[in-house]
Amino acid sequence: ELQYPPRLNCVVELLDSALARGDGQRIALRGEHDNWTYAQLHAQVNRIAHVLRGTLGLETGNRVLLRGANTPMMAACILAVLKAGCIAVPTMPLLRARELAVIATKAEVNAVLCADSLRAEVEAMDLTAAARQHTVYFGGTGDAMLETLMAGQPEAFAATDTAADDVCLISFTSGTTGIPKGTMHFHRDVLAICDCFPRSVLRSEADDIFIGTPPLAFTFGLGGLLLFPLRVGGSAVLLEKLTPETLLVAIEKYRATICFTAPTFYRQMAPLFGRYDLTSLKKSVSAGEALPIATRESWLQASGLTMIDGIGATELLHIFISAAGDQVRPGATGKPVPGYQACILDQQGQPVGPGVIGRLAVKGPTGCRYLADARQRDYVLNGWNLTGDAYEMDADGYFYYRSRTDDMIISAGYNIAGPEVEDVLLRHPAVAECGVIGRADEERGQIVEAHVVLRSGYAAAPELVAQLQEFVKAQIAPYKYPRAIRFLPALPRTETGKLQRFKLRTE
Ligand code: 3UK
Repeated sequence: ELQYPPRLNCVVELLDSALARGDGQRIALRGEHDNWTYAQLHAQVNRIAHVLRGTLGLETGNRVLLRGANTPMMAACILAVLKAGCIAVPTMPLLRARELAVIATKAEVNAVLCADSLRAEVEAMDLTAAARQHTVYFGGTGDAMLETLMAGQPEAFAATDTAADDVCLISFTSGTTGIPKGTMHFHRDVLAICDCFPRSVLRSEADDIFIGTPPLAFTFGLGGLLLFPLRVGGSAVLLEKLTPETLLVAIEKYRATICFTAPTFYRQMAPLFGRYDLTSLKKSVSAGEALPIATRESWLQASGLTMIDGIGATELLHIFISAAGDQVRPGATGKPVPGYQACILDQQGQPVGPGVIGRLAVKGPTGCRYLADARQRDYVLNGWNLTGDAYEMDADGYFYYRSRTDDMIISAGYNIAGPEVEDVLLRHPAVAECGVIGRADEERGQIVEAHVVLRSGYAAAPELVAQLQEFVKAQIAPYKYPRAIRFLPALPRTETGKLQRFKLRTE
């Protein structure tokens, strides 16, 4: 059982505690331009907190929209908002003015802190006059920057006294369906995610150097690239623009030990692995999307590392089912992370036994509180969160992802999970990426349709279609084979690395 005091400001535990135990001179954050020790990060956070409370006059519980690429300054802004007793509303870097306005309205934001490089969409968005007045940019040139307001501010700031269950973060789902939902999290939730997965599964330590791709505005990145490193006194590498190549270069350069990214990135990094000295890398975490067995295998072959797959969700803040090391069963996500419980429910909400596909329900120290959204009732029952995923359990308590609940393909009476067909297709040498969906069909209700990105050296041709279909039929039940195959130059993905199946369906 995790126990936190009733009065709690999570930043005191994450940051002030590092100084108290004498870690002030250790590196906390490494960026493309600067390295900040714990003492420097602490001082920056405090100066920003003074700007928020003093200069801008914000009050406890005010909401601050945050926007920026992964940089030490962006990280400091997030921590400062929490330390000042305000509520952080981080937004994904690629969002446009219209999407930002929806979030600002839903979250009732009172102020904005935005990287200068992303200011155009903030200038173009609808914002209340009060929030507009409290909009400050950082990381640019000129006098009107946050950095100017910070100059001369005291290096000490007494954290605002908050309750453990005061909201400190409103995180918006990436919205694979298009409509973002705001989820609310408490100060104690921030610590709870640090004290669950990283301790019992990842087993990260003070000498770990964390690196990866997810934006800090995505809770996968916020945890893996900021909160988890701080909680253990480790350090994080924050990188602004990443490709599979530049991530490998950065792992080598910074001697990173733990990598956080999505399955697509691992798939693309595997063939390039041998070109770099990546001996520092000890652990790799995959989340955001199902990890195909084929990807787990190619990564193991290239890196020698057993991937740590983990399912997390914005609603639950971070990873709640996972496995590492010799606990890993290929094809399974893993078991509930200690602290969490999980079960599989049928349509009526009754638990089902091993071997039956149903709806995944999860309960734990973190859990969903939707911000003004009627879906609260559909997704949360007596503290159990329905994640929207179709899962299956085995007799040993391992959980196997099958598909999103709404994505199960029903063809001629058969239930077919797209990711299973994708896993087979990914084993074919011609296939770099693929997405499998159900396409409406008069005769069968739906047919299995595969969207395939070819590896270089392969060309789309009817013979290849037939080959891929035979390849699938030879490995799984023949009724699962893709009756239609389309070739695309790239698959539509969210900023968080998730395949946008709805886009494939409407193509
Ligand atoms: C899917 C997975 C199979 C699944 C997230 C780690 O992805 C995160 O949060 P989101 O709110 O999406 C949640 C949904 O994504 N998913 C995530 N991981 C896996 N499916 N295997 C996986 N390993 O449909 C889930 O319901 O964007 C991931 C940490 C924090 C996060 N917010």
